[in-house]
Amino acid sequence: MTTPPVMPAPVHTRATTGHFSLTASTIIRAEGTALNVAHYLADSLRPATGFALTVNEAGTPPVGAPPAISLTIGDTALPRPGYRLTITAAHIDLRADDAAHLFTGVQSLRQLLPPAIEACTLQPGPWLIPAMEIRDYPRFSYRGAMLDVARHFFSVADIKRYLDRMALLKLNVLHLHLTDDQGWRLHIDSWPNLTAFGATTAVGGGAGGFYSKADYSEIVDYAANRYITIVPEIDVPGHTNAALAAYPELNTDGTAPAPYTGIEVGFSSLGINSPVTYQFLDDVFREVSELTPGPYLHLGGDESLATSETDYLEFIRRAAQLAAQYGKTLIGWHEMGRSHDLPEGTHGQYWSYVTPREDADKRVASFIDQGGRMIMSPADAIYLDMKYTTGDTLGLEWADGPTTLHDAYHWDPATIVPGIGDEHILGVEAPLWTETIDNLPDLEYMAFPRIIAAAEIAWSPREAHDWAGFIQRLADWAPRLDAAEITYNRVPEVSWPEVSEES
Ligand code: TNX
Repeated sequence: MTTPPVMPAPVHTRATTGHFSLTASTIIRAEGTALNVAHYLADSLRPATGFALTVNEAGTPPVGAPPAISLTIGDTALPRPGYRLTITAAHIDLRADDAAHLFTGVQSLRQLLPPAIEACTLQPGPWLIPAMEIRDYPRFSYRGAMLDVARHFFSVADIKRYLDRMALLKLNVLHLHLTDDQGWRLHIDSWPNLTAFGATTAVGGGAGGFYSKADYSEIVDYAANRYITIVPEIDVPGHTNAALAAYPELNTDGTAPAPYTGIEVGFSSLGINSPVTYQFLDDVFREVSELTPGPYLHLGGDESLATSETDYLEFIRRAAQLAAQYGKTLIGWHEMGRSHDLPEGTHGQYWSYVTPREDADKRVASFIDQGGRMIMSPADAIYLDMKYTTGDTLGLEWADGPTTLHDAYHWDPATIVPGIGDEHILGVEAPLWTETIDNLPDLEYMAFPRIIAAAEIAWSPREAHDWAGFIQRLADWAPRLDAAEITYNRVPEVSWPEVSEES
């Protein structure tokens, strides 16, 4: 059979014969925590089909009962947690090791329906699903995307839409880069000027904006319903001009700098030797930790070029200790591996190149030595803010020039740093910095289709990576992307179908 249009590529697929036909009388059966996923499935099928599918507590269906989709949590006997999806003409059986993997199986099921299933208006159908068996599980447990909401602010509605896109691709972590020189985007009760003043700017002088605590919790809850963890980043000690502008006392000389709306990096630093800096950090880390149910807190630590080496090491030791008090596992950009005083198990996020430069490999070794693992985000392969091609108006090109879809697909997380293999790697993350991006269509255009390559690298086994198959599935996905109203770049590597007149 032709490869089913499932993204990321499943571990194992076997075609069988016939079709399951989804109709208004199809029943979804589930119990316990699988019920949440069942309701999500029913809700996600409703706009395009118009079916208000019944979700029933599991149990033996009576003789003559209508065809059912059953969702079960139980042992799948897979080599690691995942899902099994069996589709026959008579029924669909989806079984997973836990609710989060059941949710990923539901994404595969949705992707096997006709592309029109993604539309938010009623479509004609019929809703046939080809019979097959899929056994599938992720290569990495941390499959992330990052949004920089500091350079330009993105609304709660925008973030929700991005979360929906992520869910479709089985991505399960959204890292929010909440603070930078150009804006502080999360309200902190004990330091209100961070947002009252520090959130009123953006790159290019735009209006800025920030999340109230209620907004942030709304994002966390929306993500949790999609089995996505939010990782908040408070980037210190550099990338702090917005905080420094809001509170003079955080500056070494006690004088607040002007707000910053340019795109340079590496010029700001919190006062490293003043007690108020650590009071500030303690308050911020406490409030952010209280607001965040997920296990992680990201401390940034990148590009602190205005901080001396001695000061940087002293700062990271103290800041990490303060943050760790609130029970989170810390994450830092790979520069933080300069410190050998990290709390045990602090994870590093690698953003050097597919071939490491500037001692990035040594920084990685330092995180591993201190009991942590790595999140791989090589800038020349997975930075979604890089231009696709020279001459693009959106995006940057510092990471060795533009990043094509081919570049985004042709790398392996376990061959970047010698000796750092799958067992040392927590996962993969696709960051999207927003110096040049200030609206959702532009954001999606930069992400799609490269984020699909990132998702496949994070999920699919190395043996399943197949460029020819990937670009074919992408071409097959065009009507699906269109139906979902995802803005994407029709990159030259893919033989996209002709755009029809009415779309
Ligand atoms: C580097 S990578 C940065 C960001 C910029 C980005 C632009 C990293 C940890 N820091 O401050 O926004 O490049 O691509």
